[in-house]
Amino acid sequence: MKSSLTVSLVEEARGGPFVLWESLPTAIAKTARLGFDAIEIFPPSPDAIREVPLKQLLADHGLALAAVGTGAGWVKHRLSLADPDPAVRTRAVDFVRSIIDVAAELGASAIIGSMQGRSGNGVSREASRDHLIDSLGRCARAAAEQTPLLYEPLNRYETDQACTLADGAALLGQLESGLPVRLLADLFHMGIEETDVAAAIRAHGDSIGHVHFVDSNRRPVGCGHTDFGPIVRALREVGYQGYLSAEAFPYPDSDAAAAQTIRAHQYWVGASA
Ligand code: LER
Ligand code: MN
Repeated sequence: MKSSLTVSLVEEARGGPFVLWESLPTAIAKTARLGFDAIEIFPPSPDAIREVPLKQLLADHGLALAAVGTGAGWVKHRLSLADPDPAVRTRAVDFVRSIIDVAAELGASAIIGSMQGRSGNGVSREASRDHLIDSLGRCARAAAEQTPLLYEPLNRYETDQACTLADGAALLGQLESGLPVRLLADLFHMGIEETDVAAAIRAHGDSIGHVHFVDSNRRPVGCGHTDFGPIVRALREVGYQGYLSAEAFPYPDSDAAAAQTIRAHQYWVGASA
């Protein structure tokens, strides 16, 4: 299992659960210096990634791109894949597709988390679910020739589309078969919603494509009360070989959170695992 650190380039997301908040060149140099395998980027738009020589920067520092988030589509542009207005949904799909393309150029997947939307404002749960499934299909077809899409169940305060891995797997089961969408297991959301985090990982291990590595209080691993022993054992049991990507608050600050995360990764996974 490989190590990864998140960096946010979205000013509107300040206060959110991202470890680094600096320019991409600085974040990449810092992440590499600490010994991480990869970086996960939360950009305001694909242009924010294209305007730096990302491929070269990553190569220079021996770092991979773990994934690219699409949440700015919601946080910054108020776009949702479940919006009742078909024109807004199309703009949301276009935004996700633009992130899929820029991520795929570096072999990485795009993440659909906050963009999945939720019911409310006169939209029923069933309608918002139907809109999301239709939009996800359109995004996944764009990803089909490139890299799998990552769909992230979120806790109940952020969505009512899918809050557990089982809900997420059921939702993806409604897509046309063969589309490349995998589940993102965020250990913070799972700590709120799952009955047993390790059991959920064992039950859906085949579908997990990415992990957000974070403690119970969304602080870096080791700063909360999650018991990582059973979780790491379950990930090993299901043969998970992807990223444990730290999507956590910069607690007590970015540098300390990054250092704590790489120590925790080495403790739980081992430097060479
Ligand atoms: C949101 O809570 C989250 O976990 C992000 O990964 C979604 O974009
Ligand atoms: Mn997450």
